[in-house]
Amino acid sequence: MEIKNQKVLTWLEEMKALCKPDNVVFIDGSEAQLEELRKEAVATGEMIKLNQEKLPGCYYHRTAENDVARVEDRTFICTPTEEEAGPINNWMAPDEMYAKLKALYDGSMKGRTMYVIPFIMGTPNSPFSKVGIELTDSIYVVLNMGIMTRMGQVAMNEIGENGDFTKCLHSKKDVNPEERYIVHFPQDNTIWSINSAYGGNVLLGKKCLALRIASYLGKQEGWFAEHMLILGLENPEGEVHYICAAFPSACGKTNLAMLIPPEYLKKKGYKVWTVGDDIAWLRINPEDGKLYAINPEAGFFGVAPGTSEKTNFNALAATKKGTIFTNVAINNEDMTVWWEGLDKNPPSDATEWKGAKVDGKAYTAEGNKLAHPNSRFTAPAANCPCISKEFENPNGVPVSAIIFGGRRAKCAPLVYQSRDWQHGTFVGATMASETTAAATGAVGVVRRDPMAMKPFVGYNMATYWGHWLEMGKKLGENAPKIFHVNWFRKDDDGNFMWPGFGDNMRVLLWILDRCAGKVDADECAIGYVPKPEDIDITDLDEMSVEDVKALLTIDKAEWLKDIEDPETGIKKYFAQFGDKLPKEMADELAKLEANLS
Ligand code: OXD
Ligand code: MN
Repeated sequence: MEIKNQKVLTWLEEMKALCKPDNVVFIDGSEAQLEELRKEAVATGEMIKLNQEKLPGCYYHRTAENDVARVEDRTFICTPTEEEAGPINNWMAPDEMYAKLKALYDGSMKGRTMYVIPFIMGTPNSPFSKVGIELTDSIYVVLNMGIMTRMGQVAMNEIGENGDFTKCLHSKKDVNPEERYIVHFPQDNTIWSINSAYGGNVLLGKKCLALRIASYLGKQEGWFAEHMLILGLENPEGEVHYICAAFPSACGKTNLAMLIPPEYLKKKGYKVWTVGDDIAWLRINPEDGKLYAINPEAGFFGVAPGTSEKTNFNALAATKKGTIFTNVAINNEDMTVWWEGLDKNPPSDATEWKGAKVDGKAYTAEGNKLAHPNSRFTAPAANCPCISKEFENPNGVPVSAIIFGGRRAKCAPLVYQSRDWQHGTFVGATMASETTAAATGAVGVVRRDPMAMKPFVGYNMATYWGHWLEMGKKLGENAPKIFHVNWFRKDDDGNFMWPGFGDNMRVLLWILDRCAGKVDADECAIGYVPKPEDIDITDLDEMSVEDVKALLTIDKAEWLKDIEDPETGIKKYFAQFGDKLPKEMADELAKLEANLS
């Protein structure tokens, strides 16, 4: 690959001098080169080749036991001032961090090859797209980036002789958790990641570029980078309406994006098309003033456990070829894969995620997990049976509705609509959810996760809310309607009250009817809730209108607690932003409190 861009060449020399690799290999994106790398990874044991008849082109990878999820406590936003990063991001002065990290990178690639991976987030020649170059010492990273991004010569062409790019440096070094850092320098358009080999920390196009750096660029340039799925819902008339939805990690974005409608709706002709399952970049189209979304990724980095033919047929189908599995279990009988929730049949001759050979049936019967709860598949989006024909549209799809949601056993009803964009921004800003295995730390505790961006906002969260309000002003009448959903409400006995999965379509239909002005709603303290009879429960034998009513009730005492709670309450949360908190957010909080009292 001939590189003429001087900025690229200068940076490469600098990084080579720092990391001191034995070799440098340019990734051109060709199948021949990828195949060589797969062979090498298999030869060194970095990857295991799976059954090529049942799972053609599929491989297996195991990470270090200490390196299985995003490390939020070691993720930094290094802006010149601490205030720019804000109170919920880890911060260190850029000079100090560069000095600290340079000492770690110094010679980290000795005896290794440095791979140079040019990649595009988005499609070539799209007004939405951004390019990056990732330098890494991991073949696993190269192969995953080949699935998750448009990689190689195509990206180098996009950068051209003078173009800018995000400078991404990764070294797995010795995966020492004590010296693991995932660091962003937004002003330098630079990302440095060291001592991890877990996808979310090292596939730098994804969380690091497409969310943290891109959210910062979006603020500068007047667009949004959001932790959102994008789906198209086709009605029997053949019209497709697009919805973006932000849920925290491992709360079902992939499932909702690939939803299969209940039988009776399928028969009527309803269909769901997937545009994206994790990240949306949104811009106002200058021609019609509406908000359009693209998915900047080319693949799915999905959570495996819980994925089955029943829960997500389409995701499972997407993993049947060209997929890399990480930290799931291997069925040694036929060299295929298994995870909890795939089926009720754990393999007897299994290798669990840490590498021990076990009798899978006995092992799981004792309550052990064969697959890590955050084990993953990296699958090409093109494999997905319901991939939208707009998936590669460089101009994106127009967005009718935005949904926020979390995992809340109590409080949040099945669905409600915000009164307007400002109130919707408040609804997003006050989102909360019970934590999952996607990040290290305790699982199942309520934490506030504004717009599902807590771990991903590349600057001060309060300034980010201000950006949402600004964008709303620019959109005016064209602003998508904003909703909140909760699929995870539980009754007093701890049972889920809503079936979820494909049946979530019933809620999406109410949402689109609201957008089209086709259905009334009840205005209450928190916004608009459906009239219970307007949520279609056809064929849901176990569910009555009374049950829907229970799902939609607003327990005022719970809501007031959600505001006042000394640990997790909205007031305490907002207080940390001081005078950076937009006045509109304080006004909305006062209004909510008044409405509830
Ligand atoms: C993800 C995450 O991998 O949010 O998408 O952790
Ligand atoms: Mn995610």
